Amino acid sequence: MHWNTFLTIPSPWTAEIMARSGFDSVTIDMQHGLMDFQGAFAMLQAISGTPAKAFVRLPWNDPAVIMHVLDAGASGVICPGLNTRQEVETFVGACRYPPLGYRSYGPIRASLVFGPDYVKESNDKILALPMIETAQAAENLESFLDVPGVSGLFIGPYDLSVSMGLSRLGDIHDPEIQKVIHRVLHACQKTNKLAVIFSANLQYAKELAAMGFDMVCYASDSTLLQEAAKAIDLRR
Ligand code: 3PY
Ligand code: MG
Repeated sequence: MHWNTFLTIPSPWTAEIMARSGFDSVTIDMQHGLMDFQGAFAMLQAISGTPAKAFVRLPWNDPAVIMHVLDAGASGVICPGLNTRQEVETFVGACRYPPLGYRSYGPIRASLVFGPDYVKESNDKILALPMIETAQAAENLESFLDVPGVSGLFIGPYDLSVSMGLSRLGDIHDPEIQKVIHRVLHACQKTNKLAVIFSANLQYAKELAAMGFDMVCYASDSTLLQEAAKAIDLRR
């Protein structure tokens, strides 16, 4: 089991702190986090000196951004908001060099970080994880797994509950979310792909790890910082 956390604070320093805190990897969140490309690039550099791998959650399914963050040295990318197999083909194709995909040559930092065989090895080593976070994606999830070069599936329980019109936001115990969880676990096990999920709740995160997810992304730098600050009882 692989533990990850999300980085939303646009700072190489907080990125380094989080990457030295015991997580197997960290995800620079360019969708809801506060960093632009230059901010993410500096964070990738800071994480390089730590034991943790650096993934990037993309702002959206944009091949230009995908290739840019991979060339900058991300070990994997997570794509939000996908609905159809065709959109997943666009996403995964941008992560893979031909013949698997259509990624353009130019690993300016990636070949420095991962070595001279990067282009040969990256199709196998770099993670490409489409998110399942809409009702439509949930319907189609099995079809995403035979897109050439896809590494697995990443459930976003918050958007999924919004998209499905559920009353409890991000609640993994909701029966509708449970159905998606079981289908993702089953489909990924059957195809030998990674099952990944996010949880802002530690008890839920541990439950998900016990259920058989390969990677659980627990909380973020912002929420953990705020929780630690709030836990100080200043009035006693
Ligand atoms: C969601 O739950 O919607 C997410 O994007 C979590 O990362
Ligand atoms: Mg989401």
